[in-house]
Amino acid sequence: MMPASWWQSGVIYQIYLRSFQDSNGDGIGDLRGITKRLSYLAELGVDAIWMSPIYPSPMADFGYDVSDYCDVDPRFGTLADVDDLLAQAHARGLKVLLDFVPNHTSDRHPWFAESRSSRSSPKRDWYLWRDPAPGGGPPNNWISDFGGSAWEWDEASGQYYYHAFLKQQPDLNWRNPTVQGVMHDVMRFWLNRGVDGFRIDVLWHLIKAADFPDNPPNSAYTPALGEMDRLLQLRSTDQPEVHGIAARMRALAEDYRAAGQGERLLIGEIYLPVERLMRYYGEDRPGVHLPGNFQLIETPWQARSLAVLIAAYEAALPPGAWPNWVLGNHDRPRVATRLGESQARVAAMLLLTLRGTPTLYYGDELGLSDVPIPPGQVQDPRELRQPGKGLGRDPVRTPMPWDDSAHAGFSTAAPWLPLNADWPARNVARQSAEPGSMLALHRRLLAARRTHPALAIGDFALLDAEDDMLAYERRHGAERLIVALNLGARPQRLALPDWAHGCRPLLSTLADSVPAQDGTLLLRPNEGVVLTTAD
Ligand code: TEU
Ligand code: CA
Repeated sequence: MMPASWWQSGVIYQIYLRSFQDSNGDGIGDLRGITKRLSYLAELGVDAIWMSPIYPSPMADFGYDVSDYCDVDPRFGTLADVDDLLAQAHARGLKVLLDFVPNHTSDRHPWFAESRSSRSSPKRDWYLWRDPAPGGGPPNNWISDFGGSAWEWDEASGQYYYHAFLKQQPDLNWRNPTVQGVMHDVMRFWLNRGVDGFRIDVLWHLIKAADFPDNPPNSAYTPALGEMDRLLQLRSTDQPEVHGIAARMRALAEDYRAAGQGERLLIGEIYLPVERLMRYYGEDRPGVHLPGNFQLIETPWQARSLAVLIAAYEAALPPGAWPNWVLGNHDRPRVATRLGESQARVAAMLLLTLRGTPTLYYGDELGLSDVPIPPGQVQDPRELRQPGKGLGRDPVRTPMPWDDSAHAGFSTAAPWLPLNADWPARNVARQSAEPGSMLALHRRLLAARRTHPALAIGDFALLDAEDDMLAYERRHGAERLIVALNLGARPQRLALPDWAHGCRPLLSTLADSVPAQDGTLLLRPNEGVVLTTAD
């Protein structure tokens, strides 16, 4: 067997840059702030970080509206700060991934200004311009993910342009080879500086059906949902030609490996059902290394449904494809809010013991919950455009609580979003000193992955999924491990397979561990346990 690559055995930590650590007292997290906290990340035991966009931006969508792909927004720092972060992270053995936003630019990007200037602009075809429908109005029925028509009328040039997100985020035309070329240059710009890869924003959006047909209606739509859910995005996303685009990005990343400059990782942000997701691993040619798997976020927290999901995902993986798992991110409710504090511990054990690369969302290692944002303090355009539907993402983007000093050690000024109300007690300093804390549990789980390759790279087999019990086996070389998770508040009993009768507890989500007896493992309420055959 080939030795595992860093991105296979490792754990990725997602940083929402604005909220991790402020270094200059403006209440907004920045690059120097991350550099300052690298020792925290190294001690936590993660292997790589990916951070939300760092580029100059009008911040209509907090950096997902890029006005220059090859620079750093002054609010976040400078190119020199990136170099310093890379050097210091690498010195600690940590990899650094950037968020690459190829689907759309800011409407303030000079490319768009030029494209918009006239129908005969040499950059007109860099974006998606269309005439009105024959009877007038937008070219088709496509709806923006943030609500409203996805088409914006440009009076001066008499055409509409397409924006899958805000009108301040016009979509690039990825069918145009020149656009592909300049975006490849952007990737090389950062890879040459030493970044270890990219998380690629909305990869499945890059190519739209060539003739722009209407999207079909979604029969499951109810008014409680966001407006985007009126339609199924069958024509505006996930077109067959996107795989050629992904394959070229992968080939570009592979050039660095071939040149002896290390493996550069591509993670695709892709929200699709499993079968369609799998195609992003590549068909004739390799696609991205890791098509983001968000199924855990979207599946009911029940042993049966999780087992079905895990089995279906494992079974659908193409030969040689490496799995990955995510419990939360900057767009979705936090796991502690969705499952409650006790189950969040069990969920952490699941995330860090399934087969495949886990991505941990900053703050989840403290059990941080969603922070209700008073109407006057809402920042997220998604909430501002469709208020009160629970679509806002500010609650999951609040500042990291480091200690119980003013502003939780995040900043010397009032932070851009409020802190979690429980920050004086729920913070890194406090939890570092408590052996039973959520943070301590994460450190133990991450350490166990290093000392037990079966957890990081071992084979996987489901053992049991009944009632509130989910159990599976991990195996590597001579070691076999059992992970048993109680997803409920009543005790559960697991009959161990014969080979596991001599197993001893490696760790529990609770303070102490109880050994199995007579071939039976008794799990306490909300307890997860790892058993090992190794001495
Ligand atoms: O999000 C894409 C995505 O998940 C959207 O499809 C979704 O409708 C919305 O974010 C609510 O969950 C990526 C980024 O992660 C997000 O922060 C950006 O706002 C978006 O792309 C546009 O770049
Ligand atoms: Ca700052």
